[in-house]
Amino acid sequence: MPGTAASDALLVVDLQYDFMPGGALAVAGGDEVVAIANRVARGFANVVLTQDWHPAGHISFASRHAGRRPFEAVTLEYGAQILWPDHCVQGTRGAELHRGLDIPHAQLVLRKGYHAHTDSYSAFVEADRRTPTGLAGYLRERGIGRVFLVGLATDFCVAWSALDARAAGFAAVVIEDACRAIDTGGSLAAAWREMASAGVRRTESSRL
Ligand code: VGL
Ligand code: ZN
Repeated sequence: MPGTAASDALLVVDLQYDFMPGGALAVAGGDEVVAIANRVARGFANVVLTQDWHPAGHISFASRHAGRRPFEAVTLEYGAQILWPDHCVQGTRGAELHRGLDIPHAQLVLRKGYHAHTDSYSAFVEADRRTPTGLAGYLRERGIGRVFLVGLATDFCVAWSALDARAAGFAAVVIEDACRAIDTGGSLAAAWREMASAGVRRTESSRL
C-alpha cells in the first residue's frame, strides 16, 4: 500500500505543543509521533498539516462552564461535547506546531476549531456536523482520492477526520504507530470500532 501515488495525501493532525507531554492537553507519547510523521511524509507528494486553533474562552473549554471539569461530557446546542482544559488558543505557544516537524513540502496548514461556539475535531466538518472546513473541496480539486492520517489524537481528531474523509467519499487509512490517543471513557476502543465499520483501514508506517 505505497502512499506515493499522485492521488494520495497525508494528513498530519495537530502536532502542537499543547498535545505534547507537558502541554495543556498532553497526549502520552505525543512527542514520539513527530519523527515518525517526518519519516512518513517523505513518501508523500501531497501533505496537509492541521492545527487546532481555538479562540480564548472556546465553548469546548471546561473553564467556560461553571462547575464543570475537564473530561466531563456535556450537551451543547449541537449535541454531546467533552470538555477540555484550555488548549491551542490562537497565537499562544501551545497552539504552535512542534518545531521538530520537518515537512517543508507540506502544502496546506488547515486550522480548525476557530468558531467560538463550535468545536471541530474533524478537519473536514465542524462538530455541528454541518459546517464544512473546505478540506474536502480542496482535496477533490487537487485530484486526491485517498487520505492517510497520522498525528494526535487517535480517538478524537484523527478518528473524526478519518470518518469524515470516508463520508466525503475518500478512502482513508490510519497509520496506527504514527498516532497516540487520549483514551478517556473508552474513547479509543469506540473510535476504532466506528472507524472499522466506516471502512477506515489501518496500517503501520513500516508497511508504507
Ligand atoms: C483534540 C481534543 C480537543 C485532538 C483537539 O487534536 O484530538 N482533542 N481538541
Ligand atoms: Zn481542541
